[in-house]
Amino acid sequence: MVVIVTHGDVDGIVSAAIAARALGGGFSCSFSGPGSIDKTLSKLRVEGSELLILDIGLNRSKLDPVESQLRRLSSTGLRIRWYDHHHWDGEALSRLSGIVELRVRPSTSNARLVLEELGGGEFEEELAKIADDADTGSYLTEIARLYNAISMDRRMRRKLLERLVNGSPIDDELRRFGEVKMMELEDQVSEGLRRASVRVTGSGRRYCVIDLRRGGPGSLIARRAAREFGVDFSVVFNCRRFSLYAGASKELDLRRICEMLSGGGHPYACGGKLRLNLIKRVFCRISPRFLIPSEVRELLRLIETSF
Ligand SMILES: [Mn+2]
Repeated sequence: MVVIVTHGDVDGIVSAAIAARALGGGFSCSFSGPGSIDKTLSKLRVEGSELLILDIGLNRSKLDPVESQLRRLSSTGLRIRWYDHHHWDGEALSRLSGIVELRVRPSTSNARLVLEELGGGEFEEELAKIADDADTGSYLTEIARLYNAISMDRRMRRKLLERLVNGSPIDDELRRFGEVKMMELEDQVSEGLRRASVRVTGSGRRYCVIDLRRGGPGSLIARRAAREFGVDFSVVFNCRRFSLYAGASKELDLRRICEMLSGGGHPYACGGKLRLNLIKRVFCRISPRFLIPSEVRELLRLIETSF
């Protein structure tokens, strides 16, 4: 049996479906991300013969724990492959390449990289196109928007994966769920935009600050802010983490900022953790909107002096 650990977004789900179809037989799947991959691996009990890690970048701060978990898993004779399209630094690449089979290179979506590595037919090609549309943040197709809405629910995300592995792109239940969820998201995007403010960097770039302390779909709000305010990029934050999303031009390397704060991702979409202690985090959650924690103010200062 194959064990798949993948990202919980559209690209991650589609990557897992293409891989499961290419490898055949049974599989089990856990969803994870760059911030939790060490924990996910530590909880993994090896019952399969093969482990696939998909669409999860390895940030510097996770290198040590992830390396030791992978050594533990590979010592049992498990074959481990890690396919990812995010940017990795040289040390991470060289330290892991002796333990796992690494395929790390830039690609519009990780699903496309998996397709190139493991192969597939017309169905997989269609899936890779959906993943490209979603992972670049374009969302030009309705199906990518539906998958994105579905991916936000843990149970439905699993159902979608099962559907895809069985060779069908959607069913009535998933479509109905996705459509209702899309309407909810639409409301949250409007509400999120009301909590957004536009600021200017040192060199005159306009960017949007989006407060997600009361929740909301950060990437969708950022996309709408880019369209409605014409900003170069957006920063979204809650009391645990932040993300940066490029606007229409995508010419700035936002990842530089994320990497300075031990995060990672793509030049046009990346994120990282905000290090608030427990007390500050509680205050952060209950504070009125104008009270922004100092960690966020520092992030904004870093952005404004870097761009
Ligand atoms: Mn991806």
